[in-house]
Amino acid sequence: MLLAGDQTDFRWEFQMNDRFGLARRKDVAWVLVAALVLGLLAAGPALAAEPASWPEVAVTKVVGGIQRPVHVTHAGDGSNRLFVVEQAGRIMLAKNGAVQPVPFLDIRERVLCCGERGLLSVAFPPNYAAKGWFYVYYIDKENRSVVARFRVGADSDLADAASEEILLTVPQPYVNHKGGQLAFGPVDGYLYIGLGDGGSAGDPGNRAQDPAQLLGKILRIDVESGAQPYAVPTDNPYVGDTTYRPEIWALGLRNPWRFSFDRLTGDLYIGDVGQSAYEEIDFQATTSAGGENYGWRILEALHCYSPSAGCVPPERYAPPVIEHAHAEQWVSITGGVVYRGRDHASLQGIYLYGDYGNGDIWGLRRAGGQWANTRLLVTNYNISTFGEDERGTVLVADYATGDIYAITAAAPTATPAPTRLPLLLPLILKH
Ligand SMILES: [Ca+2]
Repeated sequence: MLLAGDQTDFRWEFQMNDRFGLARRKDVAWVLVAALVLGLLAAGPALAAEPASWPEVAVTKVVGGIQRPVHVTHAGDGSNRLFVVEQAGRIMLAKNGAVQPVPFLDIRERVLCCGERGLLSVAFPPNYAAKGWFYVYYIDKENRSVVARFRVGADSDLADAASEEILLTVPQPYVNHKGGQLAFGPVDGYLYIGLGDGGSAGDPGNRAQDPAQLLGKILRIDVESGAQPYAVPTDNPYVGDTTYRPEIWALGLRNPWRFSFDRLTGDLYIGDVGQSAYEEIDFQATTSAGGENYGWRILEALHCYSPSAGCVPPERYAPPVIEHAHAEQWVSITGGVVYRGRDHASLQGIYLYGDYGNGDIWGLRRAGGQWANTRLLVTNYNISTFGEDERGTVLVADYATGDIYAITAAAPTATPAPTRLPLLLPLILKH
C-alpha cells in the first residue's frame, strides 16, 4: 500500500509539473508544506487520544474444583451467582467463591464429551429473573449440535433436567470444530449461536462458505417471541435470499469457539481458531446489519488458504482486526470479553483474550481509529474461556486445574508474572 501511495503521489506531482511548468513548482511545494502542517494538526487530537500505556494486570483465584470448565457467566438477575459449565454436561453454581454441591443442571447422560465436544455454553435471556428459563449448547450422543431451553424449578438454584425443549439440531460430520458459544445480543435481544465448520482440517466440505449450511456460521434467531421452536428475525441479512439459510448472521468462520458482545457498545468480538498458521480476532460494530463473511476457508486470517496463493476474497469480506502467528508461539485463540466493570478503571474498554495453548492473556483496544494489542500476562493455564461476573469482572478459566480467576489491574509494584511452565496436557481444543 505504501508503494502504491508513493506512486500515486509521484504521478500527481509529475502531472502538476507538466501542466503548469517549472515556474509553478515552488507553489506546489508550498501547498504540500501547508497540507503537511494541516495534516499534523488534524492528526494531533487522535494521537492525544491514544492512552499512554497499558495497565499491569494480575489474576486472583475466585473459584476452584471445577472439572473441565469451558464457560463461565452470570444470570443477570442480581443474585451474583456464577454459572460454570463443565464440559461433561453439568452447570455448577458458585456463591461467594464456594461451589455448591448440587449442580444447577446435570445432563451428562445426553452429552457427548470430550475433545472439542461436550456441554459448551449457557446463556440467560434478558429479564431472566422474571422468566426462569435459559439456553444451552451441547453435542449430543449422536454427534449433533443441540440448542435447547431448560427451566428452573421452585428452587432457583436447581434447573429441571426434564424440562428440555430442543430448538435446533445440526448434524456434525466430524469430531472437532463445534463452535459452541451462545450469547444474547445486548441491543436486539436475539440469540446468537456460533457453529464451527464441522471439523476435520481445512474445511474439506467447504461448509463455512456454503450458504445452504449452518456450519461455519454465526446464527441469529429469536427465541423469546413465543414462536416455536424459534423465529427468524425479519432483518436478518439473508432473509428473502433462498440460496441462504435465513438464520445466518455471519459466515466464513472456522471455529468461533468464543465470541462476545461488548455490554456497553453492543460491538461483537469473535475469536476464530486458525488452521495451521494464524489465529484471529474478528470485530463487528454494533451498527452492522450482519452478513459479514469472515473469509474461511479462502483465507486463514489475512493469508490465502484455499487456494494457497492468488485467492479472491468473498463478497462482503471482513478481514480480522488482528492476527497472531503460530510462528510466534500462538496455538489456539480463545476469544475474550471487553472489560466494562466498576473496579478497574485502567481496564475499561480493553478486550481481554488469550491462547489455550500458550496461556498468554492479551489486551486489544481501539484508539484514534487504530487497533492496538499487547501481551498483558503470561500464565501456565490452558485458557478454555473468558467470562464475566455480574459486576463486570472479567474471569478466565484454566481447563487443566479447574480454577477460575478474576483478572484485575495490578499495582505497578506487583510481583513479576510467573514463568511459563511446560504444558503437560494435550492440546485438546486444537485440531
Ligand atoms: Ca477470517
